[in-house]
Amino acid sequence: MFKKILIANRGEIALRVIRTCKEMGIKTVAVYSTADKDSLPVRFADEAVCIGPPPSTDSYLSIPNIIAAAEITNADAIHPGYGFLSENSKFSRVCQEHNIKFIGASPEQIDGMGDKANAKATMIAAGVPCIPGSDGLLKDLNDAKKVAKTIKYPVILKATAGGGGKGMRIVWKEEDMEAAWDSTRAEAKAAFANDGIYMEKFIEEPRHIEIQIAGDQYGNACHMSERDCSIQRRHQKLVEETPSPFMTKELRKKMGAAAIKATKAVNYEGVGTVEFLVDKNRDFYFMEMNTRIQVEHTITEEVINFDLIKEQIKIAAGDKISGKNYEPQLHAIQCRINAEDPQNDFRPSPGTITSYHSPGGHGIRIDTHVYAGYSIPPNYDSMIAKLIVVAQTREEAITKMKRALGEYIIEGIKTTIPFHIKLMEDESFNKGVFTTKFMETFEY
Ligand code: MV4
Repeated sequence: MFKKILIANRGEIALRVIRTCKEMGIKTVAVYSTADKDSLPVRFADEAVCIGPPPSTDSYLSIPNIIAAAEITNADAIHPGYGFLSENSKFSRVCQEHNIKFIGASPEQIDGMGDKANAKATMIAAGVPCIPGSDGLLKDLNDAKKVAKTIKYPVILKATAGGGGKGMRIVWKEEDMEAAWDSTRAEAKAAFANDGIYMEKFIEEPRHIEIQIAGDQYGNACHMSERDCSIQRRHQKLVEETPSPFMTKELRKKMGAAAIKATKAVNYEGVGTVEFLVDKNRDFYFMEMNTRIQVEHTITEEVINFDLIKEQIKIAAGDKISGKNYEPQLHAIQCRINAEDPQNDFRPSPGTITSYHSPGGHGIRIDTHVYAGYSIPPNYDSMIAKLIVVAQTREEAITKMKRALGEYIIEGIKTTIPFHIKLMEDESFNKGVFTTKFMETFEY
């Protein structure tokens, strides 16, 4: 087992990883930018190293600074958390070259899944259901028009280097194809320095349902059931839950089997997520594979009673997984508490938390790095806490979430708490009837 892990991240996930390391008897190194010098990860880690000024590019994204911090402190592994360098193949490779275990995917796996057309080809070859579309990249505008004719409008153009909603255009009719083609290519070239574009049939009003998976160095793989992440806005998830209210035993079996096929197809080592779109007929399609721990891993932990960070560390250290799958035994919901003003287009609301009181009681979990007097720097993601509830049923989980949100006091900044209270009272949400379009019409 590792003796010392450096956490190349900040905020709640850095703290989350430190907590598990402590329980496993592993020493920890926090790295921090000058904006985070008073943060809890810095306080709770065994050691802390400043890696630069507030802008991420000069600190949390600086590979030389982070590697130097690992070498100075003699860390034998690096946990990248989510975001930042967690899916950066260069970082994964540099860690390898410095004999530091990267607790995440190999450079080859990151590149293989990061190129979306390539990832899709791998999944088709493995027998994972994918959305009908172009066979790999489109050659030119004429090719785009030809493929669209065969799969029929509406279609979606996607940048192969995109993902998470960047570099996509829906095209409803042939007259709009030329403009969409030009703008998608230009955007992809500017954003990713890669103008490769592929096409898919556009699935209208899908659900976003993802399967948590794990694989080990010996070819074993398992799944840990689904998370429904359909409640999102501008590709930012707001609420996640498991099980999905749309799930059936049969669909879980089929999606779980597909996710395991995906895991085995790339010899995946570690924990990861296979994202699917699910249409109204419960047909499901591979969308992306994430080779990192995700923000919403918490709800899976609660319903299967399992520490996914511990699992991640154990797999990286060479442990075997049993290969048995996990089904939710309870119902968990997570509300992302962001320093944003829901009454003002979710505009970021950084600043100092003047008073803070967090809810408690049975079935409540809060993953956060904030406290009374803490100043939220304007440089980073606006998520400041994750409020997770777990209960016997969905109905009880919603009731508990309402109770917890009502007890949550955060003053001095705007937060998404009032939004979540309204959402928990919404009729469609309570019925479990929602798709990725939910937020376009929800009034809050
Ligand atoms: C789609 C789609 C409909 N049809 N692909 C958005 C993020 C990126 N991972 C892929 N995305 C989508 N791909 C086809 N063929 C709709 C979306 C999409 C979406 C997916 C999941 C969650 C929220 C979404 C919001 C808008 C669009």
